[in-house]
Amino acid sequence: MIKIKGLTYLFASIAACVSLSACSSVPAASASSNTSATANAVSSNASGIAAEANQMSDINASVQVNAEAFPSCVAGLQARARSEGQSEAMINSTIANLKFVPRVIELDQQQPEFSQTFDNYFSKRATEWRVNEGRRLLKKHSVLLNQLAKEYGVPPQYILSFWGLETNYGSYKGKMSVLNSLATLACEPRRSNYFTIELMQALKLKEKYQFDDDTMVGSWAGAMGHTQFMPSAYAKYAVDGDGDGKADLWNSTTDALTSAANFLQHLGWQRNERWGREVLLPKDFSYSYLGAKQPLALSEWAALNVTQANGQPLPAVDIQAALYLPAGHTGPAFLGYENFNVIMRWNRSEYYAITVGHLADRINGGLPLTVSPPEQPRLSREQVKQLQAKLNEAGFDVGKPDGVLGRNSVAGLQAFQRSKQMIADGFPSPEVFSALGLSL
Ligand SMILES: [Ca+2]
Repeated sequence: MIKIKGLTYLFASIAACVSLSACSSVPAASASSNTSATANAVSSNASGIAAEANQMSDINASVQVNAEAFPSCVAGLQARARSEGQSEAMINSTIANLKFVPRVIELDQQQPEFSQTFDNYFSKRATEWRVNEGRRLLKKHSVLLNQLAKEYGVPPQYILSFWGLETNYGSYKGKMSVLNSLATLACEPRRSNYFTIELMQALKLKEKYQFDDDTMVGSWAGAMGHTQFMPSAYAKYAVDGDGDGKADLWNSTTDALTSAANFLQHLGWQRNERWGREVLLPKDFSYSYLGAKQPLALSEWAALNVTQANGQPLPAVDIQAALYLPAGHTGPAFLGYENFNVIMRWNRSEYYAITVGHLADRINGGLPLTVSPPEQPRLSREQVKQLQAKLNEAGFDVGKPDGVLGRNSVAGLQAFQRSKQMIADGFPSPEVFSALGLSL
């Protein structure tokens, strides 16, 4: 079990950004609506445009290099398929006819210039439409969903929430050729190994189930069907729920939802446990325990005067929970239980895990968040790098500035905040930038 979970985790972490929901590219931020920051917003926006122009010319060059190398790469893929015992028809017809797709390289290499705020992410995904549609589908598919809950231990609202977030309940499953997308990425040196394995799996699925090319469509990175499974997940966890002899994640809702339940069970879903919950922190909270690596028992959180969002005490249940503050101390606070970690194995994003959990609660009749996510400025990678460099200069070691606020950066930021008697939430707020002598 541990081994399976370890392997799955590896898969999930590599594949974190490949499904439709995971990382839709983020457009460069428009000028800030905060008038006091207008001058800075204009100048950072201008440098953002310049950075974007450089990025596009790098991407165009990369597309050309990859296009030229594609035919010889395909010959290599044919040899690989032969060594794996795939049929001559597959090698000489399907693989021989694979096409290079420039758009896939563009989408793969476009680094968003600005980070996404929690408010921006959450409000686009946990929408009233998704809540209402989820509630309608909860009734419509109640027999199947209750059966899956019994067999796999995953309650109906969670399966619906994944389905809603991945493909809008199957209304948008992606339209790109999975084989061509995977071949294009397999021939791109950066993650060639991973995508070559996924391509070989996709070819085996095609052979096993006799899928035609019109069926095998998905996201630009090869995620497929109602719940956006990569080929290796499809091969391992897809289930023929309706019993027609074929696990078809595009055309059979029963197969797709059964497969999602099976996948979640294998990722370690805890039967009878929630994902976590929104909580309220007391005014004098110390923020000493923050993030996935510093969980406490629920009773310990209760002893720190953390309550449910409605002010009621936390339940007296013996489980571990970690605190997440996706928008800092002015935004909502969440405790994530073990199932939060399971959701992160599906898609390694804290925003995603909170959104899956909250949408599931709403579908199940729950209320909107008690504390609404605040509107916050989007930070560019360059701004985060400057923040990291300043923290290093000030003696709070956060490692080499990379523009990404990882665990070390958050810990360093908290230490800095404590040294200035600021609320130590580890969040890169305008106040933090200002205290470090940086303008936003
Ligand atoms: Ca089936």
